[in-house]
Amino acid sequence: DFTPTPADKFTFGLWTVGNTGRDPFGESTRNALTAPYIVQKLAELGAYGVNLHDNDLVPIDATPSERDRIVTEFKQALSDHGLVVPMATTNLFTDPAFKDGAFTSADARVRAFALQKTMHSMDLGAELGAKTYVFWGGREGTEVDASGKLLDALQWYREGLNYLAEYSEHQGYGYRFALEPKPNEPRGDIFLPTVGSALGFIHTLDRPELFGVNPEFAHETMAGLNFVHAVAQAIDAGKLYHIDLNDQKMSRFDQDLRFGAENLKSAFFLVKLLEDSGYDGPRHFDAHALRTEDEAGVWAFARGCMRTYLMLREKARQWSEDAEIQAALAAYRVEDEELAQLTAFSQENAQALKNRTFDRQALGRRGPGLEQLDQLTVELLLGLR
Ligand code: 3MF
Ligand code: MG
Ligand code: MG
Ligand code: MG
Repeated sequence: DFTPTPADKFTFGLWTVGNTGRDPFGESTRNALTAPYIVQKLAELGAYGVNLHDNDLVPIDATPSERDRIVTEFKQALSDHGLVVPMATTNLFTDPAFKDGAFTSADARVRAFALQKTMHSMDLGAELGAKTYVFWGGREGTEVDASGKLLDALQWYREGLNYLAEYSEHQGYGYRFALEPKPNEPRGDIFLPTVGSALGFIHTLDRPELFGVNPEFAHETMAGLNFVHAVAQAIDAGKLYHIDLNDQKMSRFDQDLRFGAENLKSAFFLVKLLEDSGYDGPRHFDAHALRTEDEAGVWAFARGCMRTYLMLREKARQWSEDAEIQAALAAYRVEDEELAQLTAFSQENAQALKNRTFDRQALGRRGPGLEQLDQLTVELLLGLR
């Protein structure tokens, strides 16, 4: 009946259901919720875990004893309600110190402070049991490139990530790091704007095996890109270490809509891809309730994210068992034994392939049946199959 259980591995950030509706033009529309209360409510709804930035839980100016009291209370709530913390991350974007970048600031003092803050936050995550550490470089970017720092910034970014990977290994934390690309907002242009750019950058790091990506539906969509394709590329590279699920209208401001709220068909192909590929990490929702909503709306939002995922998972199962869809899919693919030989490279096969004749007109005339296949998919999604 699409009621989630911890086995479904749904997670939310403290900052997601805790979002109070503040935006650049208006004040909060909801009261803040305490972390232990969020843990209790998410557990009641059937979530598996909760993720956090350091300052979602511990205020940036907390004393060591305040920090310890807050963390103790939070751990008690986790154990009372059976929730885990699979992922942790650092807030390197709210404080004015980071206004022109954290790891990529042109001010070496800011860069060192960013490392210090991240190490403390990694300590916190490790204490809470997190195994994945996310880097979203919200302020790593520019509005004007008169700074002339583009190449330096990438080098500083690399040095920062290398340093933190060393720290993690040295401490025995065993983190896997996930870079989260976003094209813009809050900076005019953010470095490593897409999944593809992050994948490329990872191979320039000292320990690339420790780094993967944390793609977000809204982020690729804001750039006008196809999120499902980006996730497929991450899976193909063995780099899907985490995922941020939400929704977004293309090329608008960052909306963080409820999963499936806007691009239901893409959400279906995404769920199908995740399930078919055997992705076994958390299904993390990085989204928030509409600013119009009260607390009841927040829990309707959270329940909705999980229910929609489960309904689409069920649809994916039906899709793979639908005889007509499977026949259309089988007809779409054409194999040829003789050509399979010739396209395995050897000098002789290459010569034979060059001499082979193809009926180019016939190849161009063939209708692959995609209209019918897609329509069958739509009808299945609408519950009419
Ligand atoms: C912003 C984001 C971030 C990251 C988070 C790390 C505040 O658009 O998506 O959420 O996800 O900092 O997970
Ligand atoms: Mg986001
Ligand atoms: Mg956001
Ligand atoms: Mg995110």
